[in-house]
Amino acid sequence: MKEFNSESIRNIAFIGHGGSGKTSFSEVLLHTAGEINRIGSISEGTTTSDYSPNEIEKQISITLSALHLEWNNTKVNIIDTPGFADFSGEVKGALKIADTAVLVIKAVEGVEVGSEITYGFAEERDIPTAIIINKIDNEYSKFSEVFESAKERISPSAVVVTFPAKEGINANTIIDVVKMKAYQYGAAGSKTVTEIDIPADLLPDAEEYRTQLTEKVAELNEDLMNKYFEEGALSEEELKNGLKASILNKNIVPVFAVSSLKGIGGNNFLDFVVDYFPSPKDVGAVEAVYKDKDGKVGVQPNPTGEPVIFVFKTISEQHVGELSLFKVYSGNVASGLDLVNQNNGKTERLSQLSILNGRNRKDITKVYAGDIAAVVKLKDTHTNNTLTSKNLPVIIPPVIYPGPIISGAIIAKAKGDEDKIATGLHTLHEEDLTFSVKFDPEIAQTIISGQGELQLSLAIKRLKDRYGVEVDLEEPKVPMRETIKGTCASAEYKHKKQSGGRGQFGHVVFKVEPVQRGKGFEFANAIVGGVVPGRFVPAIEKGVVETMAKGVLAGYPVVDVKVTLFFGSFHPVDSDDMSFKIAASQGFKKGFLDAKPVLLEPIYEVVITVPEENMGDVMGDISSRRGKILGMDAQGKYQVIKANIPLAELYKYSSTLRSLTQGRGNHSKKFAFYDEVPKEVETKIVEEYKKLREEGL
Ligand SMILES: Nc1nc2c(ncn2[C@@H]2O[C@H](COP(=O)(O)OP(=O)(O)OP(=O)(O)O)[C@@H](O)[C@H]2O)c(=O)[nH]1
Ligand SMILES: [Mg+2]
Repeated sequence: MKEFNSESIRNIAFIGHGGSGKTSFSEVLLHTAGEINRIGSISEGTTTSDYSPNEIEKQISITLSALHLEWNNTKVNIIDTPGFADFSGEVKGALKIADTAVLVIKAVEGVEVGSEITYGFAEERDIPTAIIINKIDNEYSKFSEVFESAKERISPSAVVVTFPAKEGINANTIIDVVKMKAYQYGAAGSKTVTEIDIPADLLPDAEEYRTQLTEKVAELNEDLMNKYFEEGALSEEELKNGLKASILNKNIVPVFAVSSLKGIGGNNFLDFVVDYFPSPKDVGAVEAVYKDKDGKVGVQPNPTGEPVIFVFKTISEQHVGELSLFKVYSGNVASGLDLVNQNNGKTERLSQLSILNGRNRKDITKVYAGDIAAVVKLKDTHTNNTLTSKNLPVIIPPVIYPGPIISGAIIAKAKGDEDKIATGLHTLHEEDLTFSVKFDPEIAQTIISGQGELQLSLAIKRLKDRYGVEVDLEEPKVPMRETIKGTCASAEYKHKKQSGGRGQFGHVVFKVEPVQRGKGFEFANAIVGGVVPGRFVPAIEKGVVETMAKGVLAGYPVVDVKVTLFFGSFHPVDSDDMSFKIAASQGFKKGFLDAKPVLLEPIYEVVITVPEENMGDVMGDISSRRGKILGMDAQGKYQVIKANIPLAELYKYSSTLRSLTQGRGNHSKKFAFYDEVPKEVETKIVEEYKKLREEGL
């Protein structure tokens, strides 16, 4: 492939609701530009972008794919992203390095939840956007209605660039209102496109759309606006320059009619991308921060500047190892170059550079500012890291990935697989930063967390396919606590054993009482007259502490109690530390059980954002989870509900919320406090614990 400078590069990301046709249209574009000879299909699992076994099996995109093609001497990099909500981290990663976000919506269903959510991500990034209305070949396609609703729900700046001459199964022609011509597409895969005059009956529509476009362009500045009002038109040149500038400053969101199935619209879209979408040069400097000092710096896409690259994705493939996908923000990089990873200070040598089209990899020697490429086997570089030359130690601000909303405990099916599981989970995290792993020592379980059930179940599947280890995903144990509400004035235990030789003897009497919630543990020695010699007291305290850690009621740590040792006795020969420890343990258990013991469970403060119309259902569901509403706040069309909900009732809550709100609701949670478990729940837990103990588990 040729070398491209930052003017002749376009970086676009396809985003949108699941199944809108992002991958299919990417495939059409690759074919249109001659990168592939045959248009692959989703149902046969033959697309360039969805090549991983899971993507083929599920027929959805799971990870972002970097694709590229050449059109009119311009390199167009396409990042195809998944629409399924579990993989929104991929969308965020793609949008970080894209210069234009292209939202794909369906000509039948129109704007969907995923359209709004992913477009919201693009707006957060504040980058130029465009809209593709795909599937105009569908018999229920309704382009103009969908366009109007996109104007209302996505952006009032949406203007039509191409629209279908005819929709439905016979669709084959689109009208381009910038070129003011019609384009007849041959059968899918034929690559024949014929330019014709706009049919007379469609001319009024074409003119109307062109007027809307011209009016929007005229808004660019006062001169254009005056000219347009005085003359009723803009020159061809003014329109073209104004259109490009309006897209760059986000005043125009161009809309295209497309059928990926029939291969309609690819040429017109690519022509437009090259002519009007911003290049990295048009975008200009990107803000970075200095590594060692305060202040910001603009990194210019200057091909001869100091090299600055940013890793936006890590892919791990068997036999290849880790592949880092990066964008060059400044300078140029060639294989063999040494750069410093500014996030950890390590020096990395860029060995083999390549550009990707799905699983196909083309080796290249040099990449210039603005472009996207991949490098294999960096030692200690991760997604979100910035690598630069020594002379320019800067860091490009990382992508802020969404925090976890679902967690599960990993249970190995076979003993001895722990290392493989740990390696596998670590790799999965490297590939997808929204997937995280941690060992929770309190419940002694490995917990994986992420964005949804599908993401977690695919992680389990990859562990099996790739590392050959089988695990189950279970509800994580809830880290409960035990405490008391009453006081036991006197709990006595005498440990005495006489079995030939030296015996054992320890005798303690405790007062066991509650202390304020959160205070922890207090131990007091109130022995008078040396009835228990001071040298045994540490062992006694230890006996209590160890028993507290193991729990009395149901195996959970005991908290917030005060134990006072006030009486006991000893034997001059038989007493030792061990005897007193045993006596203390048993004495404490007796006192604890006698002092109105209760189980405490963690309560989380949950903040839930839901559309108004789902309020009733969501509130009902909160009370069925033993939740208490703390307050509500309107936020546009949404309501923000704050509630305290026991952790034990929150497993897979994100899935419930998704189904209650058709995917519109979201939530975040954080630990708030411990509270008493209701008696009926406690009885169940205590019974289960007893059963397990009896079974010797
Ligand atoms: N009729 C028709 N079907 C299409 C068209 N484009 C895509 N499809 C079908 O729609 C389904 C989804 O297409 P994809 O390309 O996987 O959509 P996507 O947006 O990449 O989906 P995710 O990656 O899962 O978000 C597939 O069955 C395609 O064959 C089209 O233009 N017309
Ligand atoms: Mg896809």
